[in-house]
Amino acid sequence: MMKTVNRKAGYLILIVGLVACSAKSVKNSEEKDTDSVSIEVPSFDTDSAYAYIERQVQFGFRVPNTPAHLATADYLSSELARHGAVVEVQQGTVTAYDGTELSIRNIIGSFSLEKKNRILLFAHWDSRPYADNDPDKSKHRQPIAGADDGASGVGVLLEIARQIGKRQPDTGVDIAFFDAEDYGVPYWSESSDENTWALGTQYWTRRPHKPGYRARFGILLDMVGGAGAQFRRELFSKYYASGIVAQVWDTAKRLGYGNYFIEEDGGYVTDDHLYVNRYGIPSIDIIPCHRDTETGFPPYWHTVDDTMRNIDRSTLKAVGQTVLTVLYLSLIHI
Ligand code: AHN
Ligand code: ZN
Repeated sequence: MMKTVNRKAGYLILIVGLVACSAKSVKNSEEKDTDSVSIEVPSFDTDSAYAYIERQVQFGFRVPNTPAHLATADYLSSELARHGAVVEVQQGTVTAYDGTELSIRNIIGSFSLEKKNRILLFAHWDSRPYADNDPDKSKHRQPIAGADDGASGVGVLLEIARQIGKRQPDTGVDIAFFDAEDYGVPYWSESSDENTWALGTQYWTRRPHKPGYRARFGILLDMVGGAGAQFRRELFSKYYASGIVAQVWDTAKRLGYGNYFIEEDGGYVTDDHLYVNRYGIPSIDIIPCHRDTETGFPPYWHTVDDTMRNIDRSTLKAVGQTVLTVLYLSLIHI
């Protein structure tokens, strides 16, 4: 089998050797038993993704029940629609760890709705109301900008939506921006319930935007923009969707991003994908797992320093190009 990766005219061209088992006439002895097919994978534009992250941060803190949160929801849904997605905004109410009723919006943009074969890409779009991991305790009740924690995943997915808008892959794609992931219980509360995280996704799994919604698999992007990010294989992802983990890490390695996607196990992370897995769609989480921080997350995680200063185009490229490649080659088994 021949596999080559070339750069040409802004596209990544993957030439894939396919076993010739199609309805072709019997080959003569000079023909090889493989044919080459070239599949074009769009080139992920990091400036576009970066600008999408910056735009979100400019709205202010995307904390539920605030005007900035609502304005951001409108922006995200209009941007998906502008790229040709059919957009559903699911409005609901969930109860936070402290009893606060949160008005939430899950935003789902669908491409090629007629296709049964679908892939779900998702990220949370809210930002955390508390910088409760900040080294300065006086800041613990301040909200975070969430450039990486929130905006980065959405920014990468908006750039992917823009690429799909220009040319569709063979599969149908649903891009879901889930709300209220990051309103989970802070350390000063008596409760320590893990189910206080990912409230928007939990809401969606109880009432999916389409009854009986199905996808072949899902990919969650969480904190995918930090300089020097290291993605290790998250363990719920391995438990529920080890084949998808392998496919994504292999693809990254082939594209030359093995320094970001490290072939080592991380830890278990309670995140949106856990609930999507329990719903029945095998899903993975691309999330940093660092060896040199106490939390395993980047040092600015849940601090007031989660700002644009940490966002690095090279990390965005590694993640965005890897996911685009998985998407555009997804019906080809290589
Ligand atoms: C917990 O800390 C339980 N989960 C982390 C999920 C998360 C928070 N992702 C981003 N912010
Ligand atoms: Zn967070």
